[in-house]
This record gives sequence, structure tokens and C-alpha cells, in this order.
Amino acid sequence: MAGLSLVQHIILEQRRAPEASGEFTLLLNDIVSACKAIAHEVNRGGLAGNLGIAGSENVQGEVQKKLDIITNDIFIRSLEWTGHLAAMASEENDEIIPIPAHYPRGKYLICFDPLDGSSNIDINLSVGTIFSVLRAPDGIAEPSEADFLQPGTRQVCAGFCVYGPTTLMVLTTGNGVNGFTLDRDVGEFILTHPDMRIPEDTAEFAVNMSNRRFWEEPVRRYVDECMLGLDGGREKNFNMRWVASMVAEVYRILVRGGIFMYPYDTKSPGKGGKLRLMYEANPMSFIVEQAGGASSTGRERILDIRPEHVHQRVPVILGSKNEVDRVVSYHGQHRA
Ligand code: AHM
Ligand code: MG
Repeated sequence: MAGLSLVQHIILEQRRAPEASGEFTLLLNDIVSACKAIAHEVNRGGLAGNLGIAGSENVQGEVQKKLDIITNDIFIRSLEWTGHLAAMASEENDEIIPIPAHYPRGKYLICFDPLDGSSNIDINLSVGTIFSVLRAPDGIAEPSEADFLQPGTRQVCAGFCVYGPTTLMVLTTGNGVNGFTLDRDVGEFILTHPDMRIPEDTAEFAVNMSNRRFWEEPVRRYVDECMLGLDGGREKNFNMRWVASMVAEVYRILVRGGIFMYPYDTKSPGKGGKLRLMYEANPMSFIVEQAGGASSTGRERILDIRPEHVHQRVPVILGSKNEVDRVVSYHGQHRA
């Protein structure tokens, strides 16, 4: 018998909340459709002429790949007309994306990265879509950037899709974390990984080691100790992974534990980190915490940050709780 589909799962959750109007379920259905269409384009790759650079830069000054633009368009076109959103924010758009005047408005806001891990597009490694759903403030017809600047604790839902050997969707609505695999034969995401939990301990870390000289002392200390393994103070050997796709790293951590770090570095002064708070760090932190893990900048819980800009960057340290706590304690000791 086929398992429960993602939409069935959400409808069952909705029935447990009798005050729910069903609008959120419909929004999620739209997101699922968008991700299925993106999975299709990513999968066709070179066959559809989708690989390579587009010849433009995004708001962050990053070279855009053709698929960055194609997937951003798919996400926007799939969601703008349905009447469940008040506005959108994308990694690929400098400004907030309004809902065109001729479409109805809804009560939700969405922040998204349509294709995370862009550097992996042309080399056939996993990439993904990350999204975060917030409520639009009451009585606001045309939300502005200020209406998006809510801390991560206010997220209604967060999720990501990984386009890898299989296409997977991971989702939380604040009630644990579930993983769904796209069954291409029936065109549905099927619940394959119910109630994902991150082990508290791990012997696996993920960090871009080439940035070591730009890190702060607490992160250098932690990673150096991992590298020393049995011969150092930790008295156990660690393994290292770096896919350079946050979606793949977080998925791995959800399945078998680990710690992922894109910490503060001095490589790009004034930026505060590489990853973006509102459509990378916040949704991933919500998911990781809901699965029993932890997420911090090293100095504060990511979900508590009061955002200042939609494209704000933050240091990210997340995953197995005991390891994240250790890195945070090193930051505290360094300050003291
Ligand atoms: P992107 O949104 O432009 O793809 O950047 C985010 C990605 C993350 O998925 C990944 O963890 C990181 O950038 C990799 O960065 P680096 O190439 O510096 O190792
Ligand atoms: Mg990204």
C-alpha cells in the first residue's frame, strides 16, 4: 500500500487544529507543486539546456546560473496567483516580490532560496529549495520589507527539498520533522521518514576548511580538536564532510547526526557570515530544533535574532545538540 502523501499528512494535521481555515494546507500544496516542477527542471539538466551561467548577478553580487533564474521563476509563478500569499522574498530578488494587483491576497509571507547550493548545479551534486512561511501582520495590504523582519521563532512552517539521487522534502510546522520522498510514478511526495530525530552526539563535522585562517578562535579550537581525534583532548576520532549544499548537509544531519558550520569569518568583512538568515539559517534552524538538535551563531540562538534586512547574513552552527553546545561554550569562554 502506498504511504501517506505530504498533502494527506498536512490535512490530517489540520484536522487536529479545528480553528484552521485550510488556507495553509492549500499554500503548502502550491509549494509542493513548485518543488515538483523545479525537480523536473533540475533533473533535465543539460538535456533542456538548463546548465551554465545566465550572465547576470543577483542582489548579493553572486553570478547567477541559468537554473537559479529558471527555478526562481517557477517558484514565483507557482505561488503568486493562488491567493494564499501577501508577498514573497527570494534570494534572487533584491526587493520584496509583491503579489500582482489582479490576483487575490492571502495571509502568509514566504521567504525562499529557489536553488541552494548553486555551485553544485553543473557538477551533478545535490541542490535544493529552502522556504520559510511567516504570517503577514494583520491589516497590511501591501507588505513591505519591515513586515518580513520577524524572528525565526515566528515561523509557521519551514521546509526544504533536496534534488539528489531521490527528491526529498523535509517539513516542520512546529510539530516535529517529517521527510517525504517524491514518487515520480504517481507524482506525490510520500511520507518515508516520519518524526526525524538528530542524535545528540556525533563524530562527524562539516565545514569549509579552506576558510580556517579567517575563523574566530573558538571555531578554530573546536575544529582543531576534532582533527586531533584520539590524540587530542576529545579522545575520539572525527570524520569530515563538505558537500557545499546546505540542504544535503542538513539532510545528512537529520539522518545520522553531525555538526554543520558556516561560522563568522573575516573573509568578507561586515557581512557577518555567508548564509542568509531569512531563507537559509532560520528555516534550517527551525527544522533542526524541531528534530532535537540545536542552532546558534556561536553567540546567540539563531531563531531569536531580530532580523534587520531580508538579505541579512549570519554565522551558522547547527546539528547534534551536544556538539553545538560545545562550540557555543567555547565562544563564551573566549569572551570571558
Ligand atoms: P547559495 O545559496 O549561493 O548556493 O550559497 C549557499 C551555499 C550553501 O548551500 C553551502 O553550505 C555554502 O553555500 C557553501 O559555500 P562554499 O562554496 O563557500 O563552501
Ligand atoms: Mg542558498
